[in-house]
Amino acid sequence: MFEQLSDKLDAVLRNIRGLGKISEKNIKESSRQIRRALLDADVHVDVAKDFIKRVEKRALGTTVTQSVKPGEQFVKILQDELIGLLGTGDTSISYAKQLPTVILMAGLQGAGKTTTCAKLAHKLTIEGQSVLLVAADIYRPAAIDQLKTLGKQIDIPVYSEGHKDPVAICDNAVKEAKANKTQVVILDTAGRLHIDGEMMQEIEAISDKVKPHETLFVADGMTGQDAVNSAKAFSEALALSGTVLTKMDGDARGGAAVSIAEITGVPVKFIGISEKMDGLDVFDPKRIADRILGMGDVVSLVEKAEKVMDAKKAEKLEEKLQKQSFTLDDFKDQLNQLRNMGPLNQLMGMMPGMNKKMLKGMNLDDRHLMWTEAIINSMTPAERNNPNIIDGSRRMRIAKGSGRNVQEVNQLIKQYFALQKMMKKMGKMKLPAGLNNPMMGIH
Ligand SMILES: Nc1nc2c(ncn2[C@@H]2O[C@H](COP(=O)(O)OP(=O)(O)OP(=O)(O)O)[C@@H](O)[C@H]2O)c(=O)[nH]1
Ligand SMILES: [Mg+2]
Repeated sequence: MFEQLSDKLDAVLRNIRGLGKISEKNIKESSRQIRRALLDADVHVDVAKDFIKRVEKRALGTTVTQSVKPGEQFVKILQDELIGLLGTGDTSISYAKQLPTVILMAGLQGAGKTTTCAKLAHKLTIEGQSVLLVAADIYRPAAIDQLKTLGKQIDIPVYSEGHKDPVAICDNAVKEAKANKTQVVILDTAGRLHIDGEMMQEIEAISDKVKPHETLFVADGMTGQDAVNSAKAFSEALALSGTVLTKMDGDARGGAAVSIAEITGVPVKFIGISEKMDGLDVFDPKRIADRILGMGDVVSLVEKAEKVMDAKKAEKLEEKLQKQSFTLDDFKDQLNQLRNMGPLNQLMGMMPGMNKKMLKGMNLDDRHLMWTEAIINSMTPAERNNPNIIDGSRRMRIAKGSGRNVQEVNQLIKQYFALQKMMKKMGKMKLPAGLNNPMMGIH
């Protein structure tokens, strides 16, 4: 996500961070480089220009504080402005005072509207809302079935009248929701080109009829400058209340996405991060800004860790860390938890200070976790409890049993002892919840 932008800024930022003195001259030079990086990553020209102007103005007007390195101070300004650019508006859904809340999805063909409707429905259901999905795309042949299939998958009803007038379908669906006391209605509309006047009129007519409480513009995060043009057209035709950027799991350049909040004047509320139904995240400008600026995403990491880390287990682990009685069984347990957190390279990418180049040099093959587990599984309980007894012949046996070679067994045992050493240090440190997984340091 935003890798290209992040990569482009990486070198510039490293220069800036190292600056011992901030002068008008190096502010101008740094700004020029940042502007170039933004444009290369597809940020809209006007957006980049305004952004740089704001950064320059603040940088020139800031007196350098004693306690912070001048370069760091500049980066902080950049971070603040980037957060501002990504949007500071309210990202929560505005609910209707009188049921139901109506959410209208609009966007170009293939942007991810139907998928997003289902994902959002799923998210709101988990939060305890009752939801009705509405199939108002009567043009694409398989559109209704697509929504029905997704609805079935997440156990949410889908309202459909086949291929009738979309305005009437939406209106009827809202009426039905009202009668059934359904809390939220999500309207999946047909994809339309912003230059297609008739289709734009249709969605305006739907909007006029049902008066949605939220009108979300769904934009494909992978598209470049085009997204900016269509965002403009949609925001002129409809009273947008927010944007959803989809496909942010791909290696999008990120620039267009950065520009969209500024162009539409409404906040990005959600981002799509996978094709799956749980792949919709609330958009957090600060987290994204930090990620773009290579500051890592510790919050995501902690949240991910907390999701899979059983609180009781974590407590036990901490006890073991204190007592230094961490066995190979615990090691295996940790491996499992780490595996549940997702692909290693994705996790490492969230670590502060990790950039793409560093990731490339690391061995992040998830299969290693599986192999390691297989090796530990081939050990006897006594060996797991006291790895000191694992001598040469035991190593041979373990290697055979797990289908790995002796070098790998040796390496694992070595790693274990190294980890134990590291944990002695960590045991004395107080880490944020979830980050006390000692495996975070293993690669
Ligand atoms: N990787 C990834 N794929 C996504 C995401 N959102 C949508 N997709 C995929 O993008 C494709 C198009 O998604 P749809 O939801 O059908 O898009 P749409 O806007 O409804 O398309 P039309 O109805 O034809 O205009 C599908 O293959 C989705 O699975 C996402 O966040 N990540
Ligand atoms: Mg669709």
